[in-house]
Amino acid sequence: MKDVPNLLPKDGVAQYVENFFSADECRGYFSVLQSKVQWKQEPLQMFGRSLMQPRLTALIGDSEKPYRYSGLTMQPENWPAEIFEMKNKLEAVLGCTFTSALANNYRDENDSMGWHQDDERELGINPLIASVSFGASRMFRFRHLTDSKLKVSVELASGSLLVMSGETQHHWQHALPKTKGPKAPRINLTFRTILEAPQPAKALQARIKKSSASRG
Ligand SMILES: O=C(O)CCC(=O)C(=O)O
Repeated sequence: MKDVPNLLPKDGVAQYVENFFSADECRGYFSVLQSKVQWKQEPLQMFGRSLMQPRLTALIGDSEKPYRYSGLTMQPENWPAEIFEMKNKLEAVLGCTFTSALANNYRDENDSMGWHQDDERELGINPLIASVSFGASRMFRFRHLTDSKLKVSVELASGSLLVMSGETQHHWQHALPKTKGPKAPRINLTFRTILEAPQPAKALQARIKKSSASRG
């Protein structure tokens, strides 16, 4: 997206487009996602313990591509037709192809996502991740991994598109914190390209140990 400014001062690219989808599209996609996705609350392995994720999740995507993070293996469910169309639109605008969308459903202000990087090996070296949001707006935060004074926040409105690319996942973590005031439900999809078959169990265990603070 050549004409969209970069929110990050260095070491990566994050571009935000507020009204990527119209209000009508937002209503339609929200209701399709609420009703057609099989939402689950699943545990992650973190700090040597099994902890329930503070949100509902699902993986939508090509049937042979599971996604693994923090000790959880997610099996994809089929693309609802409307979300497949959305994927086509994003691919045309961004000039790339996606295999999967990780779906997160934040039921209220108490649901959240912890600090993490989307740095799973299956996503390749410098993944392009397209994040779309429907429902309540929520604050999304970045923090630089080594330059701790560098922090960037962006409020993700319903119908917005946030694209992370370049070296972002090497140098920046991101999170979606709880909020103090009440929040209506919000659904977020992050479109990703899963490149290869899942790793063998041993390699996976080593990586889980290394990044045990991810995503809770
Ligand atoms: O809900 C959001 O905007 C955050 C999603 C996210 O960080 C992720 O799926 O990795």
